[in-house]
Amino acid sequence: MSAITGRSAFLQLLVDEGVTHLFGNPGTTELPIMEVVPQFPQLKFVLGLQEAVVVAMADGYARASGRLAAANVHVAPGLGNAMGALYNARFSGSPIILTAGQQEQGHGLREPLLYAPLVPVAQPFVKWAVEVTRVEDLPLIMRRAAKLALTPPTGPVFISLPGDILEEQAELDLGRGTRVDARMRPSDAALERLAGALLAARDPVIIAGQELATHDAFAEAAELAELLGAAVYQQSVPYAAQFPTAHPAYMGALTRNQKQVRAALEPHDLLLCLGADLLRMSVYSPIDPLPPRLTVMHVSERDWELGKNNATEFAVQANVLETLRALLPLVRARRPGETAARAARRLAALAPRNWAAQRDKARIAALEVAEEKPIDPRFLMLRIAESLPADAVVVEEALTSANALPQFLELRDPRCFYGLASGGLGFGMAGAVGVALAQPGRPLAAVVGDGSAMYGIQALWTAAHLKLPITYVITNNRSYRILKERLVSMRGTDRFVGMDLRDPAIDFTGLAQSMGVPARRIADPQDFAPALREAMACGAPRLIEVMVADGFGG
Ligand SMILES: Cc1ncc(C[n+]2csc(CCOP(=O)(O)OP(=O)(O)O)c2C)c(N)n1
Ligand SMILES: [Mg+2]
Repeated sequence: MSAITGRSAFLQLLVDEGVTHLFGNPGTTELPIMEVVPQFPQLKFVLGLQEAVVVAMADGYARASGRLAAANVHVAPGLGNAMGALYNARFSGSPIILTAGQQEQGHGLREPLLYAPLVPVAQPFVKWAVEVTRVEDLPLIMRRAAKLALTPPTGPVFISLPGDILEEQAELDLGRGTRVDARMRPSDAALERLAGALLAARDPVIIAGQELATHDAFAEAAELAELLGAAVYQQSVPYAAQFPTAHPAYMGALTRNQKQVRAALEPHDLLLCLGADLLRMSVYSPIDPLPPRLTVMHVSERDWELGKNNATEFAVQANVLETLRALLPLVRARRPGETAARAARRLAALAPRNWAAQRDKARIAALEVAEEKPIDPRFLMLRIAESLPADAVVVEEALTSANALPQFLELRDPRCFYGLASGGLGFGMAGAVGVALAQPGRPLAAVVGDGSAMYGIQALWTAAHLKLPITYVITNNRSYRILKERLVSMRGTDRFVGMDLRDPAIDFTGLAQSMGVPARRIADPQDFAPALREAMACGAPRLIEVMVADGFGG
């Protein structure tokens, strides 16, 4: 053992735990860390110009890589700024070690500028929040934090780093990290029960969730759907690629409209919820989205989600990929000819209504509005889907403008789509930076609403600074259109207060250029596809501001 400072031990421990990117926004309390960053070239420091952006970048990186990310923010105000993004990261289960510099112990007691206890602030949105009070504890705390963040249910953790801890020098044994192998397979009895029930069902339906993406289980889920002749819906909050959309069993996303969800599920007798949140809704409705006579079987590694809101006939805490690998041979072997024939008939019957069929109809409708100005967002989404290279990644936070995107955008692999997860705006602009860093070499389009863009606009600077191949498509409808629509439908009035972004108009092209991102504004629908292709091909950040209809005649 040799003497090491707390600041160097902190960075060394991050590197040891496999962290490659430290997203941050420094202040005086983080200067000890910034002093030693150059000594750790394995760790790339990524500057975000506001803490919400810092944590959203880390969130995007963690979501798109599945790897541990680190983010460092500045004392209480910085952590406060980051809380919305931390909420998002917790929602999507992103493994992030979030740290903040803290005033020296004892000095903090005197309540200097910028002081407030940090642990109680972070606590509600993390798996574990702790302040280091002795430098000797730093290795244990960091090792435990990394293990916790990466163990399912994965999620962010928080560590407060007082200045005296970073300054102190001690003989430290940095130890070794632990990874928990949580690829749990159901018991034989559970597999028997699942297989038996699925094969006995008259008309089974599957809800595909994000665990299918995180565990790379598309092929297995698709095979199960084929063997059962089961319709597959994407979960009600479809914020990742969760199933290959072009598969004949794929029916599209369940909405978050309780009545519609119930109607979609009503014809079925058995629901297999695979790695999904079971019918997570948004706006209140007295209608239960789950039909009363539907038998529910739920497989998830996140025990909190099992039986959370609905009585579940059979809940299995397990890894979806391992479950499918063990289940498929049973289902394959146990299908009498008659069951197989019924499954094949069900699958064939889905063809006129499946995602591909719906897309073809939606395409015709979108082409009918191809000439409209301001641009109709349905046509814009069609053009985006048709013009992107096949290996493109899409980040989406465009609210009403992107309503039609899931209808057109083919999701081919588990890491090709990242949408707004929790509903907390501010993921898209910055999340795209993290996604681009996580999947180098893949072109990326970030489709973001004008309102949403302003929650993370500083991310443009980081994208320009790092020369990331991100094309931002800002759908500018000069408003919070979704709130206007809801004011009309839910409150019966169109007297809009606080929902127009017009006076003055926001010049996204100018904003982007001011931060070093070349940009152009598109008002003619025919100009969009060539502009997108050019931007995507250039390998550098670009912004395209698209003037889309505001839905209220403007
Ligand atoms: C952090 C946060 N603040 C506010 C909201 C409320 N909100 C939901 S949608 C929305 C408007 C989004 O505007 P835009 O991105 O332009 O999409 P549009 O509604 O125009 O389609 C707002 C303000 C939110 N969800 N999250
Ligand atoms: Mg808008």
